[in-house]
Amino acid sequence: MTILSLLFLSVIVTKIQFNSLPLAFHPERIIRPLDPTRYKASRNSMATDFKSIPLIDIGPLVSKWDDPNIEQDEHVAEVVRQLDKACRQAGFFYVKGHGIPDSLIKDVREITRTFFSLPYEEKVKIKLSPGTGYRGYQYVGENITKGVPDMHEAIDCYREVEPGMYGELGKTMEGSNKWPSNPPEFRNMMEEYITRCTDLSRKIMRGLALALGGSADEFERRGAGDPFWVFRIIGYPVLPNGSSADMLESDIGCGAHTDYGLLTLVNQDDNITALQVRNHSGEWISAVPIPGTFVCNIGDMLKILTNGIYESTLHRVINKSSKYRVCVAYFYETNYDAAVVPMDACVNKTGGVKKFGEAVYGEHLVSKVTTNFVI
Ligand SMILES: *[C@@H]1O[C@H](CO)[C@@H](O)[C@H](O)[C@H]1NC(C)=O
Ligand SMILES: *[C@@H]1O[C@H](CO)[C@@H](O)[C@H](O)[C@H]1NC(C)=O
Ligand SMILES: *[C@@H]1O[C@H](CO)[C@@H](O)[C@H](O)[C@H]1NC(C)=O
Ligand SMILES: *[C@@H]1O[C@H](CO)[C@@H](O)[C@H](O)[C@H]1NC(C)=O
Ligand SMILES: *[C@@H]1O[C@H](CO)[C@@H](O)[C@H](O)[C@H]1NC(C)=O
Ligand SMILES: CC(=O)N[C@H]1CO[C@H](CO)[C@@H](O)[C@@H]1O
Repeated sequence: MTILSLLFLSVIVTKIQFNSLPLAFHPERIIRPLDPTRYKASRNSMATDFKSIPLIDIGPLVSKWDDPNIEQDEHVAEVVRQLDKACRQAGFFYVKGHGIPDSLIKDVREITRTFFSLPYEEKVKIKLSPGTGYRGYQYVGENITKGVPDMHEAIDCYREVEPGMYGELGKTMEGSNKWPSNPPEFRNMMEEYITRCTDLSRKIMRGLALALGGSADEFERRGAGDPFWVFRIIGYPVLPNGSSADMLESDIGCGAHTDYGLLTLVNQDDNITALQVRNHSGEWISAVPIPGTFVCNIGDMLKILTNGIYESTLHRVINKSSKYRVCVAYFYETNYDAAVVPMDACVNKTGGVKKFGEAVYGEHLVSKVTTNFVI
């Protein structure tokens, strides 16, 4: 989840809701600039009918994820059924039985807290810059989402893009991550964690592929076999007394948005509730932290692939705490250069009409990254 933080996500996120216009289908694979305003979360979608966010034990899927007979396993089938229901109804779910050690999940948050508690001069040594593909640290309230400072500090990381890797499409994002030398084990721990999140996301996506009636590796064969990822390490400071709730709701932390990619894994502070998810009635359901779990949510690319069968649910982060809050969000994306279109099987299940046009992931990412930050 977005943790709220996720909000964070400002980077990947599209704050604009989609409009439900059926979009013209283009038979040729033309790459058109992605205009996020073309999409919008339809209010009468099938998803987002829920009162609470389900908790799913994905243990069987995690242990059988690459078994060629996975489709015959009844325990996996039960996980798949629960994932499908959660994605249709809420677009959000917690997972346990995911195989990532609790100690690593906690250590990642603790080291994040340690880094953000360092003096500004220390943190700014890895300052975010265009020269490294917008990777690095930026301070609270400095530079901006849509002209409004977000009240958080963060380290933004992206999968490394080598020069020339995606031609013009990849130029803006070329570069390697900037890691602090203090705390010394920061880089190793985060890289290990990212690898594990990538593996876990692939496993969950296999479950979702089965849920949609495809083969387990359906997504890997359709534009997500070489997935891009975004990783945001976020800290939310305690706000000064006198910040109004109105202000919080609209601007701070993260205003309501959907995530842009396929699947988000949120590692949120255990004792602070700040992430909220909107249901079909328009009520905000809190994603109360459950220790040892990840909050997962699906993003716009998966919504497009499933032709709207799965919803990318609106969520926001609000501050309710008097303590510094950290959130570490991992975003599993399609291939950087994937041109994403609805899958035929899903189009068939939804009446045969494509609801979305083609979206090129890398184009959208670049547009977010270059407009969200003033450097
Ligand atoms: C949304 O959440 C509220 C509060 O829990 C609940 O009363 C309502 O029934 C939910 N609406 C839907 C459509 O799930
Ligand atoms: C907010 O006000 C309380 C009570 O006046 C005070 O104890 C606290 O330190 C203040 N917090 C901040 C961040 O200013
Ligand atoms: C925070 O959560 C942990 C469980 O993750 C619990 O053991 C601890 O008592 C909580 N601390 C506070 C101050 O609530
Ligand atoms: C946000 O956190 C601050 C500091 O703990 C608190 O004073 C304020 O009431 C909180 N605001 C909301 C809307 O929860
Ligand atoms: C879905 O596919 C089946 C089998 O190919 C076909 O009979 C049916 O008409 C299709 N439905 C739609 C809505 O396209
Ligand atoms: C760290 C950083 O890039 N800060 C910049 C944020 O934006 C303001 C206004 O454009 C600049 O003055 C800061 O240097």
